[in-house]
This record gives sequence, C-alpha cells and structure tokens, in this order.
Amino acid sequence: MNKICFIAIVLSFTLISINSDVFAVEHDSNIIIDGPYVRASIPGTSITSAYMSIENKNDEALILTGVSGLFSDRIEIHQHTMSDGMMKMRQVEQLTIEGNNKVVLQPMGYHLMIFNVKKALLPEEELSLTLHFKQQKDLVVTIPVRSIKQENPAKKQHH
Ligand SMILES: [Cu+2]
Repeated sequence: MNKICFIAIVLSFTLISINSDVFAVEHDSNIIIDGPYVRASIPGTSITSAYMSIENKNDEALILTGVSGLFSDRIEIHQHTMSDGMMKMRQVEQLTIEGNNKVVLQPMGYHLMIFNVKKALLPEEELSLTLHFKQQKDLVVTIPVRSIKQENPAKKQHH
C-alpha cells in the first residue's frame, strides 16, 4: 500500500465532523489562530498533518507563504480536492486569507502536510510551528498533538 493511499484511508476515518472544543488561541494584533492541532504520527510512518483556522483581522489580504517547525524539515500547504469520486491532494504555493476573513484548515480541506517527522509525535505533546507570511512578520504558534481518537471523541471503531 503506498503512502498516499494509506493517508486517504486514515483520513476517511476522520470524516465525521470535528468536535468544537475551544483550543488555545494565539493572538497577534491582527491574526488569530484558533484550534490548532497536529495529528499524532502513526507508528512506522514519518508523515502527518496539521489543522487550524487562521483569521485575518486586517483589511488587506494576508498571504501564508510557508510553515516551518523544528520537528520536520518539510512542511507543505496542501489542498484536498475530489475528482471523479477520488480524493486527491496537491500542494499550493501559498494560501490567501482575504481581509476580515477566515480560512479553516481541516481534514478534507486545506491542511499542512508534515513530512519526515524527526521522531514520533505523541498525543499531549506540544510543538512550535512558525507561520510565514508575505509582508508580515512570522507568527509562532504552540500547537498540541492529538490522536485521531481525541480528534473524534464520539467516534468509535464502528462505522
Ligand atoms: Cu496533504
């Protein structure tokens, strides 16, 4: 089973709506990061993903150009699309958050794809993630690791 296929299967278990717990909120004067989390890495894999909402309180558009963290040397902005009933994902160079608007990174939508994690990311750990913006200073976000179970507490093994 190749990696992409494996990810697609894992993601299919998380289709159930994400619970609406309030997570740590990071404040910049004009950028609000809400509900950030990284999915715990699955043993034997070195790839995972991260989610959050990014709210832009500026009048001008905010452009996310990249993301970095010490726990990985390759983090990409990805988007999921459905094509012929197949879920695919592709890298996007940057993510624009219009003025006074919000973009939600969530399973099946935009997400941060984290490659080559240097060690297993375990639930309850906290990581530091740096968001890079065009024409705006970097924003460092503290982001917890959550297991898929924590992501979907109501969801058990049954479909
Ligand atoms: Cu992806």
